[in-house]
Amino acid sequence: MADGRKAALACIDVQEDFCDNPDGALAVKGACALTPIWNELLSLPFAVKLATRDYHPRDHVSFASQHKGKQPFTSTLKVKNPENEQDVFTTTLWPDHCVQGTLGCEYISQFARSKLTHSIEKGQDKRVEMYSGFGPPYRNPKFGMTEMEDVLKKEGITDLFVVGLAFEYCVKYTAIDAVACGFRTFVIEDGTKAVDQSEQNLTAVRKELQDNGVVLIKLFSLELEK
Ligand code: VGL
Ligand code: ZN
Repeated sequence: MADGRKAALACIDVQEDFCDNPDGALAVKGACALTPIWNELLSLPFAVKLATRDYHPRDHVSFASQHKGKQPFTSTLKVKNPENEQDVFTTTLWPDHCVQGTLGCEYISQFARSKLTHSIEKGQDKRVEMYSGFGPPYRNPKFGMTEMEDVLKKEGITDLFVVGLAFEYCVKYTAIDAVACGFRTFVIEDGTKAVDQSEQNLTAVRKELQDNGVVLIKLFSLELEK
């Protein structure tokens, strides 16, 4: 950009298991149909074009199957901040998904991954849920950060545009962490889909993002709605 700013694109968890085809273990409604949008964004001159992958071991703590009597989507999981026991991150338990080495863990087949400059894996530590592409909840290095912040800073990135899956989980936590890292952060709303697409949830997520300094933008809707 002419004003000395440098922009990156982050495509979050655009993986087969989040795709709404019959094989998607954690299918997000409308996810597959976003692939042309991601691919179009990948053809723009972003200085860094990265994607993240949820990359779980078979026995990951976020899988309901690992907890006796727990049900995916309705049971919750508590993760304590090792630095502050009072600080508890409560989240949802999931069906098994994005297991390393399975097809579900691969990028969606039509996704233009050859255009990526960087591919980042996250969620490998079986003890901790990791939604953000940057690292664990509380940005606590004890659970292992990813290389995402280093990659962006090394390239001199100032602005980050975030798309992908899912809006209220990995996209949201990545965007909030990006602001904390000092990036001017945008979520391209029509490049993301939520697990819970109720208006009530979408409104709450938008507000949380805005309260944390994330800018929400729409790029494609007008054209698509013609
Ligand atoms: C995600 C649920 C579980 C995501 C990852 O990519 O948003 N959601 N793991
Ligand atoms: Zn996951």
